[in-house]
Amino acid sequence: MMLRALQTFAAVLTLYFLAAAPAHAGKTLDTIRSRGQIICGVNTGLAGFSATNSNGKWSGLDVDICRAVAAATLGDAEKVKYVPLNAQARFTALQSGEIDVLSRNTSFTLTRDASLGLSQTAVTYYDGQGFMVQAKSKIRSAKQLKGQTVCVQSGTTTEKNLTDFSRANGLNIKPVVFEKFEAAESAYFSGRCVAYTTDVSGLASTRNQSAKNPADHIILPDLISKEPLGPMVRRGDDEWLAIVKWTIYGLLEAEEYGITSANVDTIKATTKDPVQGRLLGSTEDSGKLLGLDRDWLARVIKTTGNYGEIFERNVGPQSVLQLPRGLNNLWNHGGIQYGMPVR
Ligand SMILES: N[C@@H](CCC(=O)N[C@@H](CS)C(=O)NCC(=O)O)C(=O)O
Repeated sequence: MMLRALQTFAAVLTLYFLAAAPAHAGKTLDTIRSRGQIICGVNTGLAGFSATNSNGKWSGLDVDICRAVAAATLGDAEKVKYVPLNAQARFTALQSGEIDVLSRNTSFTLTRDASLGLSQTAVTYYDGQGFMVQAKSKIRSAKQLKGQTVCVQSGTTTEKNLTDFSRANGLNIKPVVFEKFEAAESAYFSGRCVAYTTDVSGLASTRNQSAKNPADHIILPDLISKEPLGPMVRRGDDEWLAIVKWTIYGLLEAEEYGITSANVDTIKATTKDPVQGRLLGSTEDSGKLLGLDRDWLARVIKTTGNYGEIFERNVGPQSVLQLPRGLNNLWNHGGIQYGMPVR
C-alpha cells in the first residue's frame, strides 16, 4: 500500500517536472550554429521584399530580416540559405523543419497562430489588402467593382477577405482563383479579370516587376483588410522565437535612438546615453539573455542598417516601389511601429 502511494507520488512528480521543462530550448540555435547557416523561407519573387538579381543574389525587406538574424546569431549576414516558397508551400516548409524561419509577406491571424503549430514573431510591415485595375478602366474605387471579375491567389488571407468584402457590401464580385502567383498575375495582365487583389505592397511590387507599362495600372485607394506581415517560427523553441522577435525590435529601437549603419561604431565607442549603450553592448550586455554575444545588435545595425534604413532601401519613397512609410513610421513619427524596449 505504502509502496503504491510512493510510486504514484514519484510518477506525479516526474510528470510535473516534464511539463515544466522548456520544450527543446535553444535547439534551433544549436542546429544553426553547427550547420553554420540559417535556412530562411522567402517569397519566390516579390521585388522589394524578396527577389534575386541577375547574379542570383537575394535582396529585399524580408531578405534583410534573414540577414539581420544571421548577423545576430552567426556573426555574418551572408550565412543564409534562401528557400523560395509559394503561398501554399510556406507553412509546411516551416512545420517540417525544412526552414528555420519564414520571412515572407505572411499575415498574422488568429487561425494561423492557433492551428499551425507555428508562432508569429513581430510585425515587419503593416499592410492592408487592395485592388489594382487598368488605368483605362473607369474604376476608381473598390465599391465600383460590383459584379466584376477579380483575380486572386489561393492559400492566402486575400481570398477570404475578398469574399467577405463582396458580401458585406453586396457587390457580388466574381473571384477568379489561381493556385499559382504567376497564373494569377498573368491572368490579370492579359485582361481575364477587371481587377487583381492582394496586399498593397504586393500590388506595388507586381505592377513594378510584371506590368509592360506600370503607369497603365492604378492601385485603388481602398484598403479592405489589415495585413500585419512578419516572420514566423516553429512552435516549441521559445529561445529561437525570442531571437527573431528581439532582432526586429532591436532594429526598431536603433532607429528610434538614432543609430544607423553609418554611425553605429562611433556611437558604440563614445555614447553616454544609457539606452544607446545598452543597445550596442557598450555599457550593458543584452545579448547574454538571448544566448548571444554582447555585440549582437551593433553587428546587425552595421550590416543591415536600422529598420528605417531597411525600409527606405528596399521599398520606401526613394526605391522603385515608392511605398509611403505610412503606418510603418515609428510610433513617435505618426506610425504604429513600436519596438519593445531592449532592456
Ligand atoms: N499576406 C497574405 C498574402 C501573401 C501572399 O502569398 N501573396 C501572394 C500575392 S503577392 C504571393 O506572395 N504570392 C507569391 C507566390 O505564391 O509565389 C497572406 O499571408 O496570406
